[in-house]
Amino acid sequence: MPNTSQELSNTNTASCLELKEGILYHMRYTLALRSEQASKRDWWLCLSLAVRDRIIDDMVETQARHNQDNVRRLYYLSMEYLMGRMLVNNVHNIRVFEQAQQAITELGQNWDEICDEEMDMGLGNGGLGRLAACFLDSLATLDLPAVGYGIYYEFGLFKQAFQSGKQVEHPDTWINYGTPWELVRPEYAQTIQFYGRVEESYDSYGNYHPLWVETKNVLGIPHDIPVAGYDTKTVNFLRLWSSRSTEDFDLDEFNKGDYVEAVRSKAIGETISKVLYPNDTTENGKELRLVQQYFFVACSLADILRRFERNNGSDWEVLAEKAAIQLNDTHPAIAVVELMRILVDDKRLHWDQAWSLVTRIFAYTNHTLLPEALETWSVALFEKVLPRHLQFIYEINHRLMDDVEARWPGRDDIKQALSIIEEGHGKMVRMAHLAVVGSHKVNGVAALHSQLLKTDLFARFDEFYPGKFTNKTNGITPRRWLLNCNSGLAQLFDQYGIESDWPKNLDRLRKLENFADEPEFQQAFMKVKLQNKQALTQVIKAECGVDVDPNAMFDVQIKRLHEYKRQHLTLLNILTLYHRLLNNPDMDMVPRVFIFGAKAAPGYALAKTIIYAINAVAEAVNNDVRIQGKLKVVFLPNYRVSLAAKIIPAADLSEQISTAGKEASGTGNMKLALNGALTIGTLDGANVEIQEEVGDENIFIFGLKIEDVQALDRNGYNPYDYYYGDEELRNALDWLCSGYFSPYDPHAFDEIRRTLLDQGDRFKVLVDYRAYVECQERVSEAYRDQNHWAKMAILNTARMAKFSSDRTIQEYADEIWHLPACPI
Ligand code: B1H
Repeated sequence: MPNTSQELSNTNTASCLELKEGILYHMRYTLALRSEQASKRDWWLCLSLAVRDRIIDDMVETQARHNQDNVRRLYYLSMEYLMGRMLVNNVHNIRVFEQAQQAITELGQNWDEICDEEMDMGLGNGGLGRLAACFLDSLATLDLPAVGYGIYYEFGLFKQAFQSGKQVEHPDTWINYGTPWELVRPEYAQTIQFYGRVEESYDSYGNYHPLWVETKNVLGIPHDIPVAGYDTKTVNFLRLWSSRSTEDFDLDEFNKGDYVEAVRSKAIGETISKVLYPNDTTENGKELRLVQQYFFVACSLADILRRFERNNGSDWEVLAEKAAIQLNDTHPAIAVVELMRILVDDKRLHWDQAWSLVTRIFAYTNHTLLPEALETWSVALFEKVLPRHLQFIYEINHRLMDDVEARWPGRDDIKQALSIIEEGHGKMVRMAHLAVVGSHKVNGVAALHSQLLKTDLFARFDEFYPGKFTNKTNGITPRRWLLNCNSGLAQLFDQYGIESDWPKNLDRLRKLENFADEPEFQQAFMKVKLQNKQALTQVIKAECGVDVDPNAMFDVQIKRLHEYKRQHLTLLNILTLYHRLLNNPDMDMVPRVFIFGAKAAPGYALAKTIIYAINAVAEAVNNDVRIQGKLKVVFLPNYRVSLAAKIIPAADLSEQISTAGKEASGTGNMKLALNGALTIGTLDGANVEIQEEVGDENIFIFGLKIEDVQALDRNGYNPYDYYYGDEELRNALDWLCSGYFSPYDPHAFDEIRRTLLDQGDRFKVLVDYRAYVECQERVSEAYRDQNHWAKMAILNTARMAKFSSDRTIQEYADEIWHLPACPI
């Protein structure tokens, strides 16, 4: 261990040299290239491989320790992981950032350009997938033994482009050149069954023992992505399954001599992990999606039990001591049934022992209250794809109904409300009910959301299972979302004596409160912000061809495009400001740049229309000389993790304006506030807790509260009252739909108007319009006083400790998983 700074710098030099050697080794022996021939991508690849080698050393050691000690592990099951880029994060986490930068520079390359070569690993839609990625970072950083399980999608979330302002989707070909961050492990492949039928049969002792026969089988191949903790030796891994045909999949056809049919059905096996479904918070009942869910769940459980049996033989009672499984929403909820099936059908445990194990092992996180996002599958589809599992679901439900009868005799209404099977035109399996019944804890992702789970969505379940429902407010990793993306701010912390361990002890930043009133520090803080804005200005120029002034206020709204997130409310405000400026071109206004980033689900027509509308208005605004550049609107295409890392450090204002009660938590809100953006927001999701932390005077809150929304829903309201009652609102909406912004397509935006006026304005955009516009005026006034603005921004950064995902994960570990750390 080095202890003087001279020794430290010697080890740095040593490891810079080692890294250089590693890079050149891979240039020759992995790529078989001479340096002179190498492209930027080759340099990126070789640096990544050199870094990976070091991570693998620690990974081997970590896994050996976990196995020797037969530790309790957390298994995180998620359909989505939005990992983004790995290189920069990994060099920071293993603490070789300076050395890697120096090595690349000495090899004659430009660091930023090399890092920009990496494709994002975009195997997720939005907040839910990014949360899973932040959690993996915190689990490793806290030395918690954990494995993430998911799907190795060949195509991640689509790449977004704009054609004449409209979203078009292109396939995300991230894997085309392969990725240095994976270790393929064919020796741990699993064979999974689907379809077929259940044969009633009896074993040799005469016990009923149904068999699942005539199934189609596929292979799951693990691809392991090492996950290195920050400043620790622990390296966990993310195991992603890709599907391959088994030989027996098509053997029949092959033997019949139908070669082409055999190859075709082989292709079906490879379809399963082909593509990520691009829906965020909306479910759609496609067979392939159910197949994907079962595929990765079955592979993962088989892998978990293989590991368990290797260490514990068939001592099944110990299973609940060795494994905790967290369900990231209901997408992997079939795991509850699959584990029952394995324990009862394959391992021959009695139902009660199996069920007791299952309900000690599983816990479930709910991420949304939106009814359209609650997964249900038709019984008919279930019967076709997973006939044996359907029988288990019926048995689980039968026992549940008996317990409900015992608790509330004769109350068929309560039985109906709690049943896993929804009776209606066609019977449906409610995955959320399955997840609640099969878990010992169910959590929401912010205090308000968790409260609503107990009072609304799962009110009866909360009575039935007291203590099962809890809250775990989301968090974000300060490594990626400050240390990696905002080096200017990180350096400022150094200069002002913030302890250097702040990336794993975020409350160290509280010390910044002491400097919040000092003009010198305020100016230094704002200087970093300005530099970040200058950098983003370049990105905006390159991506949108628009010149923006880095001294203007950067007003940022980055998230999936959804009506409940209300990007169209921002659009109405933009139209209002534009209208005011045209009426009064010399109006004294704080210059603003509205910056959007958002993908719309390809099948979500209205969301796509809103993108088109924002781009159309942007086109008019940005080219209108009359407004003297006081207003600019840019929509950055292809919003993704690596783009977020460039936008967030440059934001002045963070838009978090969902209808109260609809955004379960939000996590972008936390990233922006951590980087010194002030929030304009509703009292929704984690905004409520952000306000508690930063103080009322350091956040801009407006609009309907949850009680107001509920009252409007109870009593009904007429959007036309708001439309006719507010001239500026009427002007904005009429103008949008006048054809002015889309002369060749005059009715392009009619659907926005129809939803807001004739279809009831489900998300209360018109109700909140006036409060929002007025709140934005307060924001502008506040921005005029730059010193005071700086103070508020500093206090936001200083007070974000609660929103470190380390805090979130420690709460899960203590209160749900009961998972001890295992330092290596
Ligand atoms: C969130 C989803 C989601 N909630 C279905 N629900 C999906 C639902 O592909 N699907 O079918 C995909 C995603 N995602 C988000 O989770 C919430 O909207 C955010 O408020 C929250 O911060 C995030 C993480 O908890």
